[in-house]
Amino acid sequence: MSEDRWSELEELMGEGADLLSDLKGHAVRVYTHNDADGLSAGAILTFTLRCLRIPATVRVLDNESDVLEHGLDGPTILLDMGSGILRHLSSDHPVLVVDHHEAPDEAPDNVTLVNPRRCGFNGGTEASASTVTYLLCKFLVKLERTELPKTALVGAYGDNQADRRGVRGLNRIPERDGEEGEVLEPRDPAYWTYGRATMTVGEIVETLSGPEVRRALEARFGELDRPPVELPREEECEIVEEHAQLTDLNGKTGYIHVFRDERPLAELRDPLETATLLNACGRYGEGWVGLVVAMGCWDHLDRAKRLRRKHRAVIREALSRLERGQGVRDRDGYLLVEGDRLGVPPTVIGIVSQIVCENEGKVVVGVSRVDDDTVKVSIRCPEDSGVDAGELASEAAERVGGEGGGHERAAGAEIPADRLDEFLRCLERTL
Ligand SMILES: [Mn+2]
Repeated sequence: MSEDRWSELEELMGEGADLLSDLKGHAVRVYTHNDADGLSAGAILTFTLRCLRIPATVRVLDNESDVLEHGLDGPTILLDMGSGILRHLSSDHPVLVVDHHEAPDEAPDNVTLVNPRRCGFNGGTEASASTVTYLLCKFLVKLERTELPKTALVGAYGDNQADRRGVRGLNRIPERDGEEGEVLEPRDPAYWTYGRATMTVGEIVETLSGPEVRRALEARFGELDRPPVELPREEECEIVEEHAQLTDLNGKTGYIHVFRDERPLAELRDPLETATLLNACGRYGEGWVGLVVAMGCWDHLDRAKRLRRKHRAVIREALSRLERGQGVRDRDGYLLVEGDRLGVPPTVIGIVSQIVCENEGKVVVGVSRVDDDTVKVSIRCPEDSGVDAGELASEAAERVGGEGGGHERAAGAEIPADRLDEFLRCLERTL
């Protein structure tokens, strides 16, 4: 690992911190993205601004292009977005962009871009926006044993930056702080699967290996009627090791985190399920609920749970239609997933595309109508596909007068509805 990029990063954080210090006494506006990463970043920044006594209005947006509609008529901070629209951010007011997406253009003079890609870190795998915001916060506020490392990791999990080997790069910093502060516990080997808070170990075992293996393990450990997050670490590791003796668990175990303290909902002890809860709020227009939950305030938890139930119902319905062959077409080099035929809103098409991509191991292009004039496109690529989704989205979108961008394996675009075919042909030429 090169030393240079660390000192460059420190310099970059210094620039961001200087700007924030200059804003003391001014009211700022914060725009953040509606997903778990954006909401976590928003929660961390709100905490920081409060420490600095900077009054702020936070607004949760579906897309970075929405920033331009709201205007920049005062000091503004953009989180988990902004890198793709830098050239549109010139204004008389200072703008701070804290992001990890690809930044194709130079930043105008009034814009300070805190994006670890500028120092050679991989924003798609090594640093979520929540982590970048966490580092900035750490630069400004003396942190001791706060909840913030958990919030930072939720963003990383939400953006698929945690896998069976744990987190990488800059995401290791909140991880390490959280371990030192004893607010989170790493587990290895653990069940690496969704549902660590909402399924019992018995159910997980049965899903992975069938009822016989479950019976065998229960004969040894007693009834496996608690979710993994509620077991002591040693107990889960022991069960997983025994399980692995009985059958091949390849791919379903690994390194995962459990949040340690008492929380009012089991899901909030698991980073993946917390991310889902936050995502559900953001995807159905109630990002503020997710922001408040990410800040560790439980007053609106019931509302968040309602939104998560709705989210599950939408996904379940979409998957069942897909299973019946509806709303998906095999195109040249990719699968086209049609959100409108699946009842999937534009804010959820990325999630459904991700699921199809994982299940089918193919490049997936999901589309869903935003309004009469605009279509949202989500591109998801399987590991080692050799396709750069971010590049693909931004190039094809530009060709048809839209805006797009993102990471290597996940990207999105908004394009004029009447030029969708042209956009798809453009993708096909590259794939
Ligand atoms: Mn993000």
